[in-house]
Amino acid sequence: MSTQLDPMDLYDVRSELSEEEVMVKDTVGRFVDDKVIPLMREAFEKHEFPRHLIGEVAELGLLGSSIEGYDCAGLNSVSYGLICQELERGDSGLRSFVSVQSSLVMFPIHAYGSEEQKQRWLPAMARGEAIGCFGLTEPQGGSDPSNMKTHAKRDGKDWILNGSKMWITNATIADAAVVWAKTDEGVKGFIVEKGMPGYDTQEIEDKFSLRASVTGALFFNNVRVPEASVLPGVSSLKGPLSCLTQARYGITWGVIGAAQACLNEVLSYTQDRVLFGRPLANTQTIQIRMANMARQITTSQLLSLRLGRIKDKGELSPTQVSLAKWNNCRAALDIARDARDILGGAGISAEYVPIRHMLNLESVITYEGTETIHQLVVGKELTGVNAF
Ligand code: TGC
Ligand code: FAD
Repeated sequence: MSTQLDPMDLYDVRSELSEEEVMVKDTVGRFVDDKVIPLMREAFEKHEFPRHLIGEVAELGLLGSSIEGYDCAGLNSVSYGLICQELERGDSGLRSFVSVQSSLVMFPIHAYGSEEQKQRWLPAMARGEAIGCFGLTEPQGGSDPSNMKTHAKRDGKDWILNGSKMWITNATIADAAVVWAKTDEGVKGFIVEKGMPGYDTQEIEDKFSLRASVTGALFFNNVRVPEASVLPGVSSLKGPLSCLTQARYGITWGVIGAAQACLNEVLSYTQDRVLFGRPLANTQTIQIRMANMARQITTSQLLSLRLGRIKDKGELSPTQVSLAKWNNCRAALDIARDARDILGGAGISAEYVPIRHMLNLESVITYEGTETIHQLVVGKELTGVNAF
């Protein structure tokens, strides 16, 4: 039986996209096929972020793509999602870089920053000339940021910042860190710049996941931050949590790309792998497992597209993002693990993509709120009871 349907898009989500969205998807897709996929295996093996890609990522308008003005592309939310999906089809590490720069650094500067802060940072960040990181998580427990220990006190016209942050993407390569700290006036965001006395960073070595991404710790020892570097527009936990909503939304799309890469690999492998006198693809259980992957990908695509349309109408609820982050990350991780198994022994080789995606997705299901956190957010919405 032959099929007219695209195995990566069984419900033809593509036909629901505008011309501009299709163009964004195809342009980023070509970049990923030509420039990203060929080098990701080596980057992952060497535990190196492919920094030389930043220029082209910036030229394509992928940094801060949802922001209007300040040299940013001003694309809609669905386009941002498609960018994440295509990048993560290459590797979660590159998508992480774009998520952090766009949703966790440029978004809060744009949403809560002064005009001077926006002029100083947003165009440079859109061009990839300045790199940012986002410091919320601390060593004593990332799931509960309300328990943060990092704090700042006013000292004349400045603030004195003390504490540390852990598991921070881009930590050691960032020119500016948006750091969230407790103050007598609520939780505030501080733009801490590389080279400020008392500010230090350290890379976390030997990760088995997201090896093509930089992860590290930030340390603040009496760092003097001028008032002009404090985000004036927010003084509560809502500030950092609203950034997470942006990034989590992008992740719901991103992991679809990783899952598609895994399904694509097993569709091809099982055609060629002949066991017991027939291609593996001709056996019932293998077909059922691949059909299950397609079912999960299709469900994820429809959730994310609907989410994007709601977001573009300005009606998005964080609970809706939690549901999709939970569903889509779980689906992608299950698909990657099953794809790894379908490849047999070859599944543990870096020659095939599933194990790299599988290892990356172990981080993606944990960061930006663990699966449990998102389940409890949905539970709270249903019952009205906070069970954290
Ligand atoms: P709670 O009392 O529920 O909320 C405090 C205030 O914030 C509001 N709010 C949100 N606003 C926007 N988006 C959201 N997702 C929001 N969640 C809550 C809320 O309405 C309230 O506002 P107001 O006006 O009433 O004050 O806060 P809580 O302390 O009970 O915490 C709730 C909980 C557990 C859901 C939250 O702490 C949480 O999400 N924890 C998980 C932390 C997390 O996800 N950290 C991620 C760190 S960054 C990261 O991982 C980057 S990886 C990037 C990459 O490499 O791609
Ligand atoms: P914990 O909060 O200690 O959780 C441990 C376990 O307890 C989890 O399984 C969790 O689900 C469970 N748990 C928590 N609360 C409950 C409960 N009430 N009931 C039942 N179970 C519960 N953070 C940043 O700020 N910026 C970044 O750029 C960033 N990048 C990251 C990059 C990578 C590669 C990784 C791995 C993490 C990154 N993080 C970043 C941190 C990430 O957000 C945290 O790891 C995550 O929020 C979980 O926090 P934790 O690791 O401290 O785990």
